[in-house]
Amino acid sequence: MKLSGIRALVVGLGKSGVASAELLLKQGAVVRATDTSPEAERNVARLGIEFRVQSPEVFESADLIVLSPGVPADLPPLEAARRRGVAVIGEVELAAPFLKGRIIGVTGSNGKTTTTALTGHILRECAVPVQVGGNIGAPVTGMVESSRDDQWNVLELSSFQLETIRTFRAHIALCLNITPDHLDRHHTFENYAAAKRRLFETQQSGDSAVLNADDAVCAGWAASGPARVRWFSLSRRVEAGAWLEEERLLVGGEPLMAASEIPVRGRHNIENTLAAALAARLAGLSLPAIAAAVRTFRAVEHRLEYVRTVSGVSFYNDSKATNVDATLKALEAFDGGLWVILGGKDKGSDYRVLRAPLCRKARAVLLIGAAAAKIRDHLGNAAPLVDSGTLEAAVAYGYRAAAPGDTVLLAPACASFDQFRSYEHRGDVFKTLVHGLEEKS
Ligand code: UMA
Repeated sequence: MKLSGIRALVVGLGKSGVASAELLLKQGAVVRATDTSPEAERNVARLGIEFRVQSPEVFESADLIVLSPGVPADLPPLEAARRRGVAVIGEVELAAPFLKGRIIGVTGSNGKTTTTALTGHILRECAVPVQVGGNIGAPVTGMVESSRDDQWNVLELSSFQLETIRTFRAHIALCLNITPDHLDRHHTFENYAAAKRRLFETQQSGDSAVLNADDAVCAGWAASGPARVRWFSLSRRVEAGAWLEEERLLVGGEPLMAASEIPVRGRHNIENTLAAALAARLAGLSLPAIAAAVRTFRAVEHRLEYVRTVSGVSFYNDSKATNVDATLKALEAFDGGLWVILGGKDKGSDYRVLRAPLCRKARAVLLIGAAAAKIRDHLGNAAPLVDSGTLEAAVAYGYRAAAPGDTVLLAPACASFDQFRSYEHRGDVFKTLVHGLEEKS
């Protein structure tokens, strides 16, 4: 992609927008930036580029528009720009021609961050040059500078990032599962799934597609592109792939390790490990080396992260459970005795599927945030419901009411933006509150 002299507009000035502007400047583009928030100007002050608050006029007179992941790709001024022949791409697509090395792209509705971190950890432990980024927290444009030809880039990729890719190519593309999420942005489940499927449509022959044989939507993507499909499954033997048999993980029919040796909690983490091990195997690593690396992996922050036990009450932070399916997986990881904190900003979700597991495992549900009334309505009498309002009140109530052996679990099934800056901020606040609890006298 030749960028020298072209008039580029960067939309959204969070991490991705700033890194995109830097890459564009480096490539010689004439860069302008816009954001709905006037305060975002300070994010690019040091770059010396023109900033204007987002309005329809800002989108005129650009040859290229680069969207941050959080910016909906169907805004009317973007549609108008496309009709004028202006290229509208996302941050990941902008990075694609400049990122050196090979790519493992990880997508799915849940488990992406853990699988990305685990895959990166395996490669690193095996002394393979690797850098890890994408939706996990580091914009791909910001990884260009440090990329090398002999390196693997392990990238977590969200539907927001994949929706706009055209030439971005993952040598190994991996999808864990597809369940409803981000319906407020994509409008329909079909649009959401189609955005994720782009990862497989832009692959080339000789590439590998790693798909979950147990997930009907992913499994249907086997013919999406020219890549060779490798399957993983928790429930059955799959051809040329990885699966679980009698609580042992097998890759290509060879034993990898016992499920009990995986250091992160929950059945879904067995699935994540099968997928990561398969990707690492495709990257050329041996099974004993992969197994040794898995054994030293530690849970990623905010994903079913154990915080502390105080007066016999355990606290787990799964702030990254920002949708219903992630919350279901968190509930599956415990036998019972749960005080579950639910709520936040609703994303058009159906919370009724939480009824059955909550009925079996929850002593009570502590409701917080803007979605509380909707969740109350959807859960009915599945479990006692407590209107806590804030995370602080929920933690205090859960701790007071819980008996030794019980667990207070933050797995909110919602986005955080009604009360917090991000899911990380929400998880950090939860951990601070938990660390501030004193032993019950
Ligand atoms: N903005 C506009 N116009 C709009 C919408 C937003 O100007 O129409 C502005 C906001 O005012 C803000 C900026 O855009 O200033 C934020 O951009 P962004 O939301 O794309 O945030 P970044 O800081 O660039 O972070 C993004 C990802 N955020 C989202 O997808 C919402 C981060 O994923 C990711 O880690 C980062 O790029 C690096 O790749 C976060 C996330 O919540 C963790 N992801 C979703 C998820 O995991 O469920 C997909």
